[in-house]
Amino acid sequence: MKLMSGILKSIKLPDDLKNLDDGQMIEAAGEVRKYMIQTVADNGGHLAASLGVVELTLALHSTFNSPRDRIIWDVGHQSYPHKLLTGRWDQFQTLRQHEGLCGFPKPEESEHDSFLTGHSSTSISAALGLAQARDYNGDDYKVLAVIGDGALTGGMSFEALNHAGHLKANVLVILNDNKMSISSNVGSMSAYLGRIRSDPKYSRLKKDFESFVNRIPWIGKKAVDFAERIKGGLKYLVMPGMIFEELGFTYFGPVDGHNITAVKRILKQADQMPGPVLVHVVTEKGKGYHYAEQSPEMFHGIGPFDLNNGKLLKNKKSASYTEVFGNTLINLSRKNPNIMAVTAAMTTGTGLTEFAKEFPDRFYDVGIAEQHAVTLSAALAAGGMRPVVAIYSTFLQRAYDQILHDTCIQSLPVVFAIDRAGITGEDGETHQGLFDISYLRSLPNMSIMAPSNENELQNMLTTALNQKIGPVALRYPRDKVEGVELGSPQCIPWGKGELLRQGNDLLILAAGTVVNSALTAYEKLFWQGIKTAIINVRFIKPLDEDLIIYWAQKCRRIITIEENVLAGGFGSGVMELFEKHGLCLPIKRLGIDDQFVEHGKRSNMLAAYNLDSEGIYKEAMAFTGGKAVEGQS
Ligand SMILES: Cc1ncc(C[n+]2csc(CCOP(=O)(O)OP(=O)(O)O)c2C)c(N)n1
Repeated sequence: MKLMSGILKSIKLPDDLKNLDDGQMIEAAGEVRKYMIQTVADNGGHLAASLGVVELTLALHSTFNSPRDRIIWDVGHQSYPHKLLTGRWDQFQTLRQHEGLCGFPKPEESEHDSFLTGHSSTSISAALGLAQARDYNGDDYKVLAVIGDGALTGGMSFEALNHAGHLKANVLVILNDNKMSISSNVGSMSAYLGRIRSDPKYSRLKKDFESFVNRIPWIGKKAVDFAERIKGGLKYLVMPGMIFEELGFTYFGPVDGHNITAVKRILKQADQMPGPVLVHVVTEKGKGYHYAEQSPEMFHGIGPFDLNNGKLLKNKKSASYTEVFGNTLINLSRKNPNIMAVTAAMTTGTGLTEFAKEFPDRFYDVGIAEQHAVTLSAALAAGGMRPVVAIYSTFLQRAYDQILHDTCIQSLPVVFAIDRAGITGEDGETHQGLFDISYLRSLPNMSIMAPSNENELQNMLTTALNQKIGPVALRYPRDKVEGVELGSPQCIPWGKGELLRQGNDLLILAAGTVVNSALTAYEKLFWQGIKTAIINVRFIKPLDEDLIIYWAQKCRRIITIEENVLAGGFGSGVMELFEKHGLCLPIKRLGIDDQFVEHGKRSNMLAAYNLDSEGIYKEAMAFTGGKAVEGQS
């Protein structure tokens, strides 16, 4: 679908928007929406957030001068209208496809993407940094951060607001308040924004209360002080944006974010103000597409769907690892009242929706606050609970020190349910889960498991919740399950791997679901005369030393496979083990070699990095020269 027949035919760059009158802007908004809905219906993507900011994006680009003025989109999942209005209309159909447009702002892709985003709550810090560099260099361009009310729950946002107020920096923060994070937003700040949104009620209350206080007769200083104090306190309750004012920002709003004229007017006013300014824009997530308005959470990030009825195209036949994790946790929690679950704004994404319903007093959604989630969990463990903190691999990176300092040093029994570990697919570089083995393996007291199928996942979760020695990380992929039968959950032997195939020409050590690809490769290698031993290690830490050393000595050529970067990963652990045992054997490590992995379908990207069965076979043939070990076969 080309869709270049209307008003947007004349829009090549944001500057062209400046010639449109308000009526034409509304027309343009309709065209942007239509094209986004159609494209996401085909490719999948983050639709609801982008639909909510169409008018805001038009107003921003017609008021400011991108790329000279810098606009930073927090998280960046709402940047589709920005992409469409900044010269990427023709490529938009390639959104999220390998070598196509990225689903997030990417400076490499366009000069209009002034800073890379993907992880939440970074935009105000980034805007402040650019603003400081600008001032130091004597430039005068504008710097803007567009941040959602969900992203505002992240600690970094507050750190940056605090600093910006201190520096009195010229930065413009646009708060895009749609009441939603991925699901309903949580926390006191969210409640505060809610009070501002319903401002008329509070304004009336303020007026009534002030006239009441003013009518208090003179009955001594104490009463007057008291009245003043109440008035002061009331100010925080009733004056919109008072919190931001106290942080040193000039507050504008709230303004209806779907009224382009009103948004443009307020942006122009804000632009005149020196120092840090915050414009509070109220929008509706999913605006303009009935099904997304009805189910903004479902349309936050969605696969290809039928745009006539909003239904997903692919019928879900098999469950995902996420679902198996969620169901197992419920089953285990029914028996153990000390199990608690913690998530950082990803209740549905981490499979905890049903848990939250069944055990509301044992469940915490802390907002986009991974650091807090981990320390909270560590302290829950210190208080005798068995917390399971479920966070995607990529977002857990945020909480490294909380894992090390608050959890590992005290060896607290926190279970880290690391979803989306490995190659995650269409979201690309910012969302790959390719570092957790490296960043966790180096931490004393930490154990790491990786299931090769859903039955192992439930058994590993059971094992993790039954051990008493310290923190355990359980990493599993963003994928459908293998289709094996689920037995009743049971503990697996601690620190033990599983020999799946015997052979004496080559040893494959695999961690996670790559075990299954190795098993497929085994057959082809067998027909080439290479008898391969395969071990599903199950435990990345501690490694099953006896099993691995025995088979390594027997086969004398070793391949390790992991969905992780090679540096510091599972293969590195095996090499360290060989060094410890004085073994000097040829070893080939398959994984990601010192680079970021771009966006593209998970299966395609696994193939691109030789982590599917064909790639493993090819690598094994190259490594062995296609020959059995001499004298052994
Ligand atoms: C550090 C981090 N944790 C979690 C996420 C996953 N995530 C992406 S968008 C989002 C909600 C953002 O809400 P908001 O900022 O209000 O934007 P909206 O989608 O409502 O427009 C979350 C939790 C993330 N991108 N980064």
